[in-house]
Amino acid sequence: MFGLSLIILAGLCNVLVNANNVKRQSSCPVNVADSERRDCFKWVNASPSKCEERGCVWCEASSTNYPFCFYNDKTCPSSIADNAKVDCHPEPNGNKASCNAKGCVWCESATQGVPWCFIDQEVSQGGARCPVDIKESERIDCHPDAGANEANCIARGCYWCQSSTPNVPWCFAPKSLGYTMNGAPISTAKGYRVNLKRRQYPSWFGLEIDDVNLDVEFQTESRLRLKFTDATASRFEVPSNIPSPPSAAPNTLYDVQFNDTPAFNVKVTRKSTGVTIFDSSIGGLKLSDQFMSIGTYLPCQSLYGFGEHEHPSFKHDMNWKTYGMYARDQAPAGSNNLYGVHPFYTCVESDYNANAVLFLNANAQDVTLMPDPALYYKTIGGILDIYIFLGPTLENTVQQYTEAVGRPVMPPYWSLGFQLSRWGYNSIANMQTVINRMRQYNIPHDVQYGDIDYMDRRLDFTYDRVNYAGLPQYVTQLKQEGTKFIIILDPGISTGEPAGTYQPYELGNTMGVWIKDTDNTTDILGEVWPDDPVVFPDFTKQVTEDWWIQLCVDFKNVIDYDGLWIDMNEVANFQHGSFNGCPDSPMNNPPYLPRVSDNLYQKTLCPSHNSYLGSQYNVHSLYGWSQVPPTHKAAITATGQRSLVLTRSSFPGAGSQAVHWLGDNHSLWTNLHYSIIGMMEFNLFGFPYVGADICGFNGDTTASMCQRWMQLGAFYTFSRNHNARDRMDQDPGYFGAEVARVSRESLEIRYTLLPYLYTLFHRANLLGSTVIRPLVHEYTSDSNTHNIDRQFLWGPAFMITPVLDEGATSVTAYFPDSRWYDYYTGAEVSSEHRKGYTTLNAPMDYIPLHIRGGYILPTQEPANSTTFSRNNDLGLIVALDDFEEATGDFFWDDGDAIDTYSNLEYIEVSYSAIPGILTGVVVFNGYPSAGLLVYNNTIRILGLNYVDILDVRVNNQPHSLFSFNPTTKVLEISMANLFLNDDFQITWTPI
Ligand code: MIG
Repeated sequence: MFGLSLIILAGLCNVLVNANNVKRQSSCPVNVADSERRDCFKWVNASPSKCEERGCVWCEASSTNYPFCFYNDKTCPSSIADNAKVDCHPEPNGNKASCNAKGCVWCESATQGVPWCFIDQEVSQGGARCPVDIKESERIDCHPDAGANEANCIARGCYWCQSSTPNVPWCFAPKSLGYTMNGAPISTAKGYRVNLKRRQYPSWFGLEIDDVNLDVEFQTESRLRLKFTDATASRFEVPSNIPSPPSAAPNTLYDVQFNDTPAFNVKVTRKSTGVTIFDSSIGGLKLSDQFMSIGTYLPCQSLYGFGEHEHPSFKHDMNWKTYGMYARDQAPAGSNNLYGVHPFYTCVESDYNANAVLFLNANAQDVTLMPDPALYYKTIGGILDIYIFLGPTLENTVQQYTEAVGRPVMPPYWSLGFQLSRWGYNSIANMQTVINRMRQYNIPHDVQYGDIDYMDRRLDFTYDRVNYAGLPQYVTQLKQEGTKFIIILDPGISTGEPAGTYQPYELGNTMGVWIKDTDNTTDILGEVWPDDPVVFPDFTKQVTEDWWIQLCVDFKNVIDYDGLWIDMNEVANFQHGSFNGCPDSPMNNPPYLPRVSDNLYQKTLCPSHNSYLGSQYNVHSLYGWSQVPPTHKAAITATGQRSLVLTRSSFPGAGSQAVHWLGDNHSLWTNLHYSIIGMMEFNLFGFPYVGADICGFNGDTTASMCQRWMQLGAFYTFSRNHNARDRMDQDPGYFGAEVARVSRESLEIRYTLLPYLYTLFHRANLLGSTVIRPLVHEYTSDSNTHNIDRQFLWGPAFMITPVLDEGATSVTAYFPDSRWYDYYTGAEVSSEHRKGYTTLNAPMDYIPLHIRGGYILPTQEPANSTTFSRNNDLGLIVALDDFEEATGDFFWDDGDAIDTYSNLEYIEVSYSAIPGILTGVVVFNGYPSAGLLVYNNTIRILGLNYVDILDVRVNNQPHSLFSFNPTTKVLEISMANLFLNDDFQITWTPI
């Protein structure tokens, strides 16, 4: 005591004698001794003004060992503003001791509602502003909007702490920020309800939601829902088809735990392993009117998904990448938010189980991937509605996801053929020239497209009777020749045609189908391809469906189309918002703008504009999704068949009725690689039928790029060469004989394997499996496969290793742990490459393709369209595994009829091989025409490690038409003369 007083006096004297500080010394509080000063400014560049900004006192001390900027209070050791105090002791009966025991600061206040026990890391950590208990890798960004600085950060109740690591947020949230459980979780029929009260902390973006319900639904054994809603008001929710069973699943793969420290958090664990799948204790649970967020630690060693973007790799870089999601007419480039919204990821746990998560939300949103690994998800409206899928395999997660949002649509058989398109043939003559080139080179061609230039002045439901004179007759002719026709339709309907001449507009007016202004009355005008302003149909309205179906059905009588291509449905608008822009409002310019390009209205409508289902603010990204069901219905009604709807904009569930292409890519070599990543991602999203514009849309291609791209594109599930207007021709016949030959040969391999591909689509439709299958889906426990995105599989058994680089004539391939066979020769890949990388020769006219041991693939003799190939002879590729065994199956129907599976109008054959015996068993026989198909094409049996084969028997009869190649170890059996609808057995005996 005595010593302390002496020091105080010494300090005072010291200050008093300093003549230069006379002014400051008068304001220097005498009640805090130098040694009692608590540093209020730890950084080097302290100054009186910066000190004052922090509410502290600036006063030079007796020596520089003491802080000059310090807190002007002995009893309340914190400079945190009242409104920035985060309650550290929400439970009752707090006191200084219980508060300090939590590492928090006790500071009584006379103001109602201000917590007396709160977090001040600077004090509780002994003066450090950078809390040691939050790693850089797990920082939840407290200032995701631009312009973070120390003051506005601290005003949000967060920590400000610089980092030298790029992209690490300097302003981040305490883990205690969030909600507190109000009583114990209550059991409900579906699971649990937890009522949450918001903890006292400053608002980030206004209109905080204080009272929240978390409803936990144990929906199925493998699917769990966490739904956070405002307990006192209803908010926009995405209309969802996901079934919510009335009672909790009795047995689940998951457990759920609720905790209240450091703030309320929910943990989902996998029962079988104890691995935590979802864990919001990282912090970041915020619900306010225009900002909702949640963070989770991730158990992922590899994470995939989120869209739509052009990702540089399939496996995500978790190093602080932020991706915005908001439907936008935007050519892929960088991390731009593109046409569709898919807030869905899959995750491989460290022991190779897999889980997946959907954030079902349609508002503008973004996600930050964090290295911990963790993620921080943010959206600016709706609710936090989280679906967790437990797998345990990656394929299971996708199957469970599509079980929830809708199984992928079954495409018609013809749509597996090659397709040709371009924007800007500009005349029927040019279109015919190109088609004739296809015929001249005998390049398979199943589908021809008409882009907006087939229309009269780009008006929907018209055709250009001058430049495309005779188009209806030509389409009819093409169809007779075996080529289908797909037309494009844009949503924007022109308002500028003379009265009585343009039914789409007039009928729509009568029926009242247009998107409205805020007043719900005035039609919103925009600008798209027609010369005059357009209105936009509101597909969230029932009557719009009737209008659209009527127009599509009527137009079928003009042009006998087979499928519909719906473009520009983000919805795109060349005006920004409208001809008058958008009124400045919290909707149009929200306090937090997710990481999207420009703003919420550039190239589209204003968020304040109204659809029947809600404001564009809420439903903008649902435009394409809402256009899909009416278009699907229209296509089916008009054609009377399965048809095909190709949509640019998409949202979870749209894959059950439509397919997708990857948009306006570029004629650049990088885009070959990106197309594989995009296809793999859309296979996760429930769109197994997907592809990129072969040879590239924007920009001019080159012959060699186009040749390599035709080889790759022959193995897209959606195989279409498409091009922008004013770009050089790039159809496969354009570059002359060599490119044409390579294109034809690649496509002939595709056509040969179409029975296998079609069967995979049946599996996708029935079970939700992927078709373009990433290697990691088949070999998850081999971590080498986790980042493979330059090779891909068709289903489990066919591997494509394309050349993606300019000038390259070799390519690196990885062969996972199986027997693999060269598609061309049937020879086995040397076992020295098994589970290893190897370089394959790949001259310009060659694409490496391999068959996986253990599988049997049905094949068919190719033709220049599926119309003809469908009738050709069948064959089989039997690729034996280590035990000389293999299995496979074949689904077949008429390829066009709707719901053949549920109508039992199909045939299914199951194949199996064991040493010396191949059997085919018809497991379902509901398609009589199958009897017209014969296995008279080659049956190839790969991997018979014998010196020679002595004899072959077909259904126990000696069969002489076989050959065995002792070098490649391939047995080829021809003219087996077996019918598709008969069981069979083939045996062979080695020497
Ligand atoms: O603003 O219809 O993505 O495939 O060729 C361009 C013309 C409109 C964009 C599509 C593209 C199509 C083009 N469309």
